[in-house]
Amino acid sequence: TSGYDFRRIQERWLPLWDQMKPFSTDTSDDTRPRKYVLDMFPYPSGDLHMGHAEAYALGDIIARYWRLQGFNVLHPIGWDSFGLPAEGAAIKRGIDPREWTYDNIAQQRSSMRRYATSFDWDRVIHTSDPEYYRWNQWLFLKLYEKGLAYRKASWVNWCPFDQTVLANEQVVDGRCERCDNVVVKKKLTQWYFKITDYADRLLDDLNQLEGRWPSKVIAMQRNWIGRSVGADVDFTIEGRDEPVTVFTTRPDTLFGATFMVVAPDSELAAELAAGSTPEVQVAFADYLAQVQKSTEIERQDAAREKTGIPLERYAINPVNGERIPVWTADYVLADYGHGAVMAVPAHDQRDLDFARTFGLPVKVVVDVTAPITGAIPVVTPEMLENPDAVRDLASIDPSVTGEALAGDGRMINSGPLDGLSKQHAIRRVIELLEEAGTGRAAKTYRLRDWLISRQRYWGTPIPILHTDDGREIPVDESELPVALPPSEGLDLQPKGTSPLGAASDWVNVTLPDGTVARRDPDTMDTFVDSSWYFLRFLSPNDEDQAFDTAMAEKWAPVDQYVGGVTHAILHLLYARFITKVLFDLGYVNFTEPFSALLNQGMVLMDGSAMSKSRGNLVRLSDQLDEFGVDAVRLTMAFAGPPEDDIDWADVSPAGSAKFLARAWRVANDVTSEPGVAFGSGDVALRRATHHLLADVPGLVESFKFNVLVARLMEHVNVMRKAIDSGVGGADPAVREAAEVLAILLSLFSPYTAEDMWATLGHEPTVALQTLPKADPRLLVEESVTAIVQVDGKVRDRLEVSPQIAPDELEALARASDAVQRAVGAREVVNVIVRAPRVVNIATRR
Ligand code: ANZ
Repeated sequence: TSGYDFRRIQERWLPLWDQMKPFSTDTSDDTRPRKYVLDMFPYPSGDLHMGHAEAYALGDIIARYWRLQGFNVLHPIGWDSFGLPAEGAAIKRGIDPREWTYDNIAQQRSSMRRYATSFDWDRVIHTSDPEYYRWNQWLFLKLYEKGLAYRKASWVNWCPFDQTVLANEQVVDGRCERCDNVVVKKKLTQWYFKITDYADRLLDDLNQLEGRWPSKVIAMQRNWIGRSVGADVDFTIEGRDEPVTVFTTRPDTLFGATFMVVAPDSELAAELAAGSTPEVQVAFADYLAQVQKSTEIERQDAAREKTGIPLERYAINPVNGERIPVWTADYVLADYGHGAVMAVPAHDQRDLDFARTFGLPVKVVVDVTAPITGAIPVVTPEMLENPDAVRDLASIDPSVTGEALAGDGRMINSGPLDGLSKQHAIRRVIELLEEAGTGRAAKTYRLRDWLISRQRYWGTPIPILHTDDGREIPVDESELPVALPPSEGLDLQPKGTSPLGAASDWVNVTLPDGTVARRDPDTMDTFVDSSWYFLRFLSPNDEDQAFDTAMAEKWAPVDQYVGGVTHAILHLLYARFITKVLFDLGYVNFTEPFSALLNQGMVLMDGSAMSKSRGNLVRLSDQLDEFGVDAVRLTMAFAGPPEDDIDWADVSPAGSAKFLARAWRVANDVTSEPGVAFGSGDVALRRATHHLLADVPGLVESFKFNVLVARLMEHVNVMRKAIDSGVGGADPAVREAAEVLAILLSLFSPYTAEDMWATLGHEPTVALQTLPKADPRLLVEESVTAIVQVDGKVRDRLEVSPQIAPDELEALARASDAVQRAVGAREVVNVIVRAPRVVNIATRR
């Protein structure tokens, strides 16, 4: 045989696998346990890069592992192929977005095959195919029927560069996630999905995922949903019929409210100003103009100097009838809570900063120096009268120190709440408010409804018709898909309205009853496409339904999801939301889409992210040409724990290639026949093989792929030594070791493993073998040394079985000549046995 040559091996096996289709899953096979292993599907932005190579190598290890364990594994792939980059490329080159998209898909697909990813190539989906997106439209209609899809005019995030609205999630630090331009606010009528109806469930169900999703991702989801618990309190406004409601997390401090603040960009502020003096109206207009120039980030910066103006309107505190002034200031946000706050400067830092800037009163209502002990505070009259309770308050007076007193303590200056702790005061004041009808327990969320309409061409058309008299008519399900018209003749240039509006033949529709209507020209956010795609893989060619409910019951949720942490919020939140909606509609019988999640790290170069502009881009195709697919894949697995970043400057694909050559050669050195009984083989080598087998499940199932690779390296060394030092290549134990090596190596380096398997005289494919079980008899150590002490001195050493029972060990120890000599005539008063290692005998002296 010639030496190890990865090119020859790749050329030998790839065409054969293509023919065999070893990874096409029979989803109706009920004879084996099932495993659904899913990689996040890629966006077809160009050829595969190093990041893809890492992610798909990791997902592949997991899928291949479960196959070796006898599972029926579903491991599909598709393309998330709608979206802006295709449109950008189309504009730049004057081509149809389809051309760019499907060319890139073809290229990625062929790279994935070469990369030996064990995908089921018979289940490929593209979200930009009408056969797929018609079901987005179906999903939209289902949400619409349920009142979960609706249109409203509101201030939205607008990217002036991409000329499109952005979901809150797509605004990062006030900038467009995609192009990094500063996002501005624009008032537009847009479509929303009512994800806020699901806020509690999205939050509470995270508990089920604890320990199975990275805790960081769970925390990010929790924070994004941002549930605050407190109360709504109604303040009467002089000269206004309706009260103004504020949300507070600290209703216990209600007696300390000394003014009210409303968001300047809220309708309420405009109305209150309009009802005030002409001077206030002018000042308000000026202030609002100033505020609208600042970004959301600036407004949320607590350290920023407080600005605001009094509206010369007054609110009445419902618990004590106190009259407090209403101000407007931009630290209060229009779209959180009710866009208005009761300001309690003594206990809230922002309110205090504001009060100190404008000379507003500060009233302490929580004595933070008073001790809170026990669950239920016992308030004695002495405590209330004790001047000591407020003794230290003067020195921590917030109006002097500038430090708000945020901590717990006992209520003071608060009428019926006096003496209570914070928690009890919160409960009590809510009771009082509810009795009086002036407030109630309430929750507020950071989460906003999901803005799903986009003013772009390359997406799923929204299946709604608009009539001249303003009615919305959902397209009948039987009319789906509402197919995208050809892009030819349309100006795709971003301009703030959808290019589809100009496709007059497409837009104008006459209904059977003669009604003239226009199609909604907007397309859906591509996160709609990816919110349910995992279900489509179960029946990818189904023409009658989005997915097969019976198949979903069997196969879903996804057992193991693998992908980047960049999707920790958006994609996962939306998929979780849509899954819950589908559950409520009776289409699925589970409420969480992804039972376990693995986030791979990034592939870096010299400590930073790879990019063309930095000039540190490592091209995957170059690496594959130089070192071969198997060496690159093995390097990805060996680099470290999968969650950690890989610095390509620190790893050695050349070293991986060398190891693979060594592994391949030991298989070539096996001279026994396939099928030989292993029982008569060299015991030491057999033990090593079975120890390895015993450790595999623990290592793979806890994603310690790097440790397993290290063990395989060690295993090859042990085999090499055995072959070269007397055991020889004809020993059955060497064949056993080599076969196990080939099977395990197929997780990481499928070509080399397949070639070894053939060399060992077997038919392809090694990927569908069953991983042998470790023989427990080969796992026991032969003997261990037990030491026997008499009165603290070692008197004998005994070679015993590691499984020896304590009483048996004690008997052996007592029978020892050396021990008997040491004990002599004395009485044994105590024997402590720690099998199999120690026996301690104590005598009476
Ligand atoms: C009175 C109070 C007293 C408050 C106190 C806090 C401490 P989280 O936890 O983020 O939900 N708030 C309410 N609506 C607001 C808005 N639209 N813009 C800015 N701030 C707003 O914060 C809830 C608290 O933030 C609420 O509780 C309110 O101030 C303020 F010692 O009410 B608090």
